[in-house]
Amino acid sequence: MKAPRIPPHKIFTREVRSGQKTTSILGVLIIVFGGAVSSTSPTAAADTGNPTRLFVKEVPLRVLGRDTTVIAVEQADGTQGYQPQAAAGFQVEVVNQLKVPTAMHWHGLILPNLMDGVPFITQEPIQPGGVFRYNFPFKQSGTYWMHSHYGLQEQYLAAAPLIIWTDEERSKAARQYVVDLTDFSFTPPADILKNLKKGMPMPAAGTGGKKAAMPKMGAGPAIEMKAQVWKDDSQSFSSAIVRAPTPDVDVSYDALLANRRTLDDPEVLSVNPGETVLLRLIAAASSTSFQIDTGTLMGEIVAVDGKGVQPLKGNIFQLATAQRLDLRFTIPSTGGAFPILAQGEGTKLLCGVVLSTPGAKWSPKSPTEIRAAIPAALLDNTQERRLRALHPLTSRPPDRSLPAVLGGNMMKFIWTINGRAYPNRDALVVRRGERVQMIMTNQTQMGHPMHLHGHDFQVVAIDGEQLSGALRDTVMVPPGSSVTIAFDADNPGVWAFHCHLLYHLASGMFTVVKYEDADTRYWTPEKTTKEILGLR
Ligand SMILES: [Cu+2]
Repeated sequence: MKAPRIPPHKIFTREVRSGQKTTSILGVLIIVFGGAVSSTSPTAAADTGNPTRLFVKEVPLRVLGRDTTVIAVEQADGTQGYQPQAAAGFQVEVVNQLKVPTAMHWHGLILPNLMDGVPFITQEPIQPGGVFRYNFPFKQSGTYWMHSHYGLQEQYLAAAPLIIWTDEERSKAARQYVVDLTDFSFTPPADILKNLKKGMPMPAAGTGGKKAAMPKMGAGPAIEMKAQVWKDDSQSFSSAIVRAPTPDVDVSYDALLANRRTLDDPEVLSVNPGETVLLRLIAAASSTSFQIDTGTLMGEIVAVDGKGVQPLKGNIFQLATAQRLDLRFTIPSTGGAFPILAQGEGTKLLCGVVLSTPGAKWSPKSPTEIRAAIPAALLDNTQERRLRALHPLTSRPPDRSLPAVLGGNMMKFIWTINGRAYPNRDALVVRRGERVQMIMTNQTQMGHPMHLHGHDFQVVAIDGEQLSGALRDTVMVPPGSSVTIAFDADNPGVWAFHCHLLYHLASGMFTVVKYEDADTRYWTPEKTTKEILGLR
């Protein structure tokens, strides 16, 4: 294992915290390289000494005619995120140009634990002006993403695509585009969280106007919503109008963005008649899950969370917060303009891109027309139940079964795993070499997109029904549902396991999966809470 070639003074562009701490933080960097990479990855990617620098910085953005400031994760030339060749390995320096600390997590990657970028679990936060070097070999390819795991920065769009290219990925379609979906609010995230903590605005039914400890959600009048259904005759997903109780969505956003643009000014992506096109959709939103409507253009799912599935056709798809969906299309030989829309679950909010052949006509909608006629239904198991992994886990009985009961107290806006809210030290413990199954049971009335760091897992049962489902890193557990996942405990460390709705994880629905022999030097959950509020 080679030592990093860049001398310390170039790695830390300015002193971090007070002078006496500088040495220890430099020590952290050396430990990261000497420990994590060499112990868990004897075949670490060669350090080229020429990493891609990713700058975490404030940038201006105009949303619905209003100027605002958000966070970007971009290269020196303005390229958002990172799209390396798999063979080159992960070679990145994160440069914190914010006025506050940050930490960048590589969502879905199987990597050495101390490269995972989670503050107070795998490293200290990167201080303003600080730089942190990441170097490891890739074990995957396809559609991944990166986002800040610090405070509530994700709500300021501190996220970007991470696409790992191989010949196989390139050959999936003649033309490929990344579509990064986010949610936007003019309200600062700390205020959003404070408002949620004040309690849900509506009184619970049958309590005489007082809020119940766990208000009955979804108890409003039944309304029409658009849902995804499976059609046996066409063997495809399509839409249907359903009547269901008014959905409760805890955060109301001002806009949804696709590649940082609203639907009145969408990105128009060039395609040619007859061509195959792959869209790599990333649900990079902090608290929104999406219903994807491809309109007259039939698509097929070829991968979820970067991992291949047996293709499934349709024109309506589900994409939970933090998941990815690779959709392949064949553009009709007659050409045309094809809006690909993403609607927030339980809302009328829309964003999207337009696939357009040369000369095709498409007129953008006005800012007042960019809402759907009816809300999108809440995500359910319709799609997940049908997904089949292209490369499932080897067949093996589990050595260990871990329960993960998802609970909450809506009035206090506290969300729990196995009855405990983070920060706590009740880790889910596993042993190296085990096949682990985790049974996630959702006792709340909101869906929770659950994410396990550092591992691919397979969905092996939904509501008690066994299946050889998709390999994923994030799975939606709908209200009242039970989803069982399986994974091989082959990557030692302390790994974050949490709901990916930003305000749920910040309010306790967060824990860790800890290997018995893990290096726990950075695992300091008690430090997390004071870092959550009032930061950007
Ligand atoms: Cu949640």
